[in-house]
Amino acid sequence: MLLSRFSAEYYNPEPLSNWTAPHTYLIQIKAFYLHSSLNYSIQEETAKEYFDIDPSSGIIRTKKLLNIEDFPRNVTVKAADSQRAWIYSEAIVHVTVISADQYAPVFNNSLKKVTVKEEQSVPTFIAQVQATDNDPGKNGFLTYSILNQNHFFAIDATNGMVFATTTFDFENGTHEFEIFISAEDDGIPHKKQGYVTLVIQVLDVNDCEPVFPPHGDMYVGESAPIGTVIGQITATDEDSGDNAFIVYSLFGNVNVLYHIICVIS
Ligand SMILES: [Ca+2]
Ligand SMILES: [Ca+2]
Ligand SMILES: [Ca+2]
Repeated sequence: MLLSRFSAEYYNPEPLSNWTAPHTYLIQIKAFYLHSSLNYSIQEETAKEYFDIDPSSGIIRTKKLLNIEDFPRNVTVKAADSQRAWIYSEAIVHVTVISADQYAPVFNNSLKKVTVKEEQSVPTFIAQVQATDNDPGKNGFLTYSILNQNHFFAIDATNGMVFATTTFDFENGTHEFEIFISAEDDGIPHKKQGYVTLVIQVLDVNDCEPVFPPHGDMYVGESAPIGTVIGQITATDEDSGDNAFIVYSLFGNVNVLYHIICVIS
């Protein structure tokens, strides 16, 4: 008999995940019936293994972890007159279960240090960062991005390869950059992230020549003894370290005026 009426005869609740904890709320079934109180029950024995229904409120909860192979499935709910069980109505609850994201992406190290030379043409490959995710499918499909985005670096979202998008100048620019990179899965129902910090050190190359400051003529008396210092002239080189190490030597007719060659580092 169909004397009671459900508020909907076909229920389609939000999907559950295969990691849904037991006793999780699924949906509340309501039938309208004025003559007496109602008694709700689940009909299929196999559905009863997974779900409990509160006989008076119609609230359905899970009983145990849901095996994804057993879903989707229709669960039949019966609302019967609590006094006269032959007066009842039935509704269908369509239950779907999705494979849920369990693991977050993980990088081998939380910090990675790399170097890049100045004066490189762009885009310059810097490093490749890679995370692993133990979930299959979408739950383990990773997308990489730079969180503190700037115009110096770019990352390939699919493989984690980092490139410099600008040419660095060691002499006039920053020597070290720090970028924060995330790997995000395409998880259901929620995406998970892992993080790595990439420290990029800019290395000097020998791109600057030694430069002498403007200087005037030097004079020495014609009878000055050998070994007389007639002046000093110092060049500068904007590079660093060995790239700025200067060796001085004389050109031209050095036999006429022989000088000590000074080596200044
Ligand atoms: Ca995952
Ligand atoms: Ca130099
Ligand atoms: Ca340089």
